[in-house]
Amino acid sequence: MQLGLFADAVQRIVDDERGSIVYRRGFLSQGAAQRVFEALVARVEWQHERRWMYDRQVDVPRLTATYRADRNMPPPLGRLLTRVREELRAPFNAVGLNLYRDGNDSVAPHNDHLNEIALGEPIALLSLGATRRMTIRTKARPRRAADVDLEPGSLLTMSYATQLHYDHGIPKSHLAAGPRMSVVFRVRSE
Ligand SMILES: O=C(O)CCC(=O)C(=O)O
Repeated sequence: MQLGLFADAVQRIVDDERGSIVYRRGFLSQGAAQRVFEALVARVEWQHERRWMYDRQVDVPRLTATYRADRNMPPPLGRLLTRVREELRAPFNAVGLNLYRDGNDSVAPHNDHLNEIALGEPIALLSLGATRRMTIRTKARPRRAADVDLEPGSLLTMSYATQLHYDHGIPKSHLAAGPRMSVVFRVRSE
């Protein structure tokens, strides 16, 4: 089943025995989203990682960074962390960032490693910069699929259970208008 694209401010994209995925448009205003995007582009220590793929090393097709709560976080991240904790009432203590420089940058379909996330806690994903499409697909039957255009200032929340049952990814895009960033809030178990 194709669940399609959405127009309302808060949409439940998935809400069943396999978990819940909620999309909140306008969590940050357009102006605030742009200011935070520019501050984080400039202040985050971006890494260009390489990973082993079979017998050779390949570039990770995006820039990344990770921070733990209260350890050298650039100021806008600390304020965002507080706001997202309050909004979702979850004790987020780690922030991962992805910077997609253009439409050639991507992340392959995957789920988050649940052994690194506190049991039952959600994952929240704030989007900044250009809009990019996220694909969400069940791993097993009955098949479900959703494509969500992640707009700047939006917050996508995925419950713990969805990481068992769904893969999510950001495919390459010919349409991407410019760089896009995701700020991913997690509750790390250690
Ligand atoms: O950039 C995104 O919206 C997705 C990021 C993601 O899936 C991840 O960091 O694991």
